[in-house]
Amino acid sequence: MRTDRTFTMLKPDSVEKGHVGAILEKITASGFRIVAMKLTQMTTDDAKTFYEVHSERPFYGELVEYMTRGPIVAAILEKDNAVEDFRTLVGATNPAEAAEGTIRKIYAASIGENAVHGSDSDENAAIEGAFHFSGREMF
Ligand code: DAT
Ligand code: MG
Repeated sequence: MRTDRTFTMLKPDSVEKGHVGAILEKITASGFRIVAMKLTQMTTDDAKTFYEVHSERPFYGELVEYMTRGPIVAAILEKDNAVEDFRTLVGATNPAEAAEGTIRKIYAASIGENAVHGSDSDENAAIEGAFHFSGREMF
């Protein structure tokens, strides 16, 4: 995968609350091109694997429960400096600390249910994108 790509998930709370259209509009208006996208639901095994890095954290069980409770929108996004610029657009993990105008500031309810995922490195963007999409689903 090219390095100017990142991976995102609009998490179950965003889908439940009907925020998918508004969040996608904000993403594309910020200059990201959608390279791959689908509505899908993670299994418990999927979520455990995806968030394995957090397996020793006290919130791991809740995180897996939350991420599997309903469908998500998974997508790969392309833009110069995609990983860093998307993290800026998403805002801080805790919406109470997120900057004005960021997706989490506007749409996230709490640190545990924070509306969107954004990859934290080019390496993880490639791993996470490949977790959800085959090569023929990327454009
Ligand atoms: P980010 O999603 O900003 O990259 P992270 O990788 O540190 O944040 O954590 C992954 C997810 O785990 C995060 O989006 C929500 C959940 N999480 C993180 N810290 C938490 C906490 N202190 N309490 C509850 N959930 C938390
Ligand atoms: Mg993270």
